[in-house]
Amino acid sequence: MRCADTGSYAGQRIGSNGIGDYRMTQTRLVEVRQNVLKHNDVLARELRARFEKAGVYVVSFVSSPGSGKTAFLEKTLTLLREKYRVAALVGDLATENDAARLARAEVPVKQIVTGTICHLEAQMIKKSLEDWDLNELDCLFVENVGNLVCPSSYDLGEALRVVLMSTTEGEDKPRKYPTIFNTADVAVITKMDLAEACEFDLQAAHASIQAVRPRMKIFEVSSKTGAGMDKWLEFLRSERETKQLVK
Ligand SMILES: Nc1nc2c(ncn2[C@@H]2O[C@H](COP(=O)(O)OP(=O)(O)OP(=O)(O)O)[C@@H](O)[C@H]2O)c(=O)[nH]1
Ligand SMILES: [Mg+2]
Repeated sequence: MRCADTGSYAGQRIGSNGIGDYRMTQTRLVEVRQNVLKHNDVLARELRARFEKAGVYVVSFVSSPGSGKTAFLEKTLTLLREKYRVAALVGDLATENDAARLARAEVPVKQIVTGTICHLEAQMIKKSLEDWDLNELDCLFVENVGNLVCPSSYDLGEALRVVLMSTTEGEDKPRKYPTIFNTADVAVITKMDLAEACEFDLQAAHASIQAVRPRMKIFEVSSKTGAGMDKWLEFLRSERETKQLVK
């Protein structure tokens, strides 16, 4: 659900006449939320079918702000572009900063500016793709808005959802935000070059992920040094082949 809506909801509560009004407002908000999510699911299903038909492997990244999504994506795009036709969409509330960074990989990139909305929705992906020919792509990457809560409810039609957590955030994010880990397919621990300096407990981080998502595949990478990128790229290649998207 949109964070901005929650804000106006708080305003309504202050001005309401009593508990009855409050309950009614709550019921209507739940209905609106269900409709928005249903509409998103329908669009996401359509997108997924389009991606499959065009043979585009779509991967999305979710994490808290600053976990290293853009740095990891820039590295991934740069390493993949020799062999694959890749492109990226990136969502932020404001600025085109991340698109400018990703454009350094010299692949097609588009920024989605969401304004007050704290996540990407299928409709935004659909709109951003209007002037791109999907048949000319092998892989499309989508960086979601930095947020560990809202993006978990919105299917974007992706084939693979990747949740990132960095060594600078502590080990317990999965236990605190289980839903986002439960709606992702694989986890990536980023900024491994900073692990020692932050006294990051890698074993505890793995245990934390496995506690909410047993047997979840976990990659450990550093976008700064390139450590761990080989395993990650090998996984992407094999997943793409498994999904029989090889043209
Ligand atoms: N040392 C080190 N720094 C990193 C690494 N990855 C990212 N950073 C730094 O961490 C900061 C945040 O990285 P971003 O890639 O912008 O993170 P993000 O998740 O895209 O952030 P938002 O889009 O704002 O949510 C930047 O200063 C990066 O240079 C890494 O592997 N090692
Ligand atoms: Mg970013």
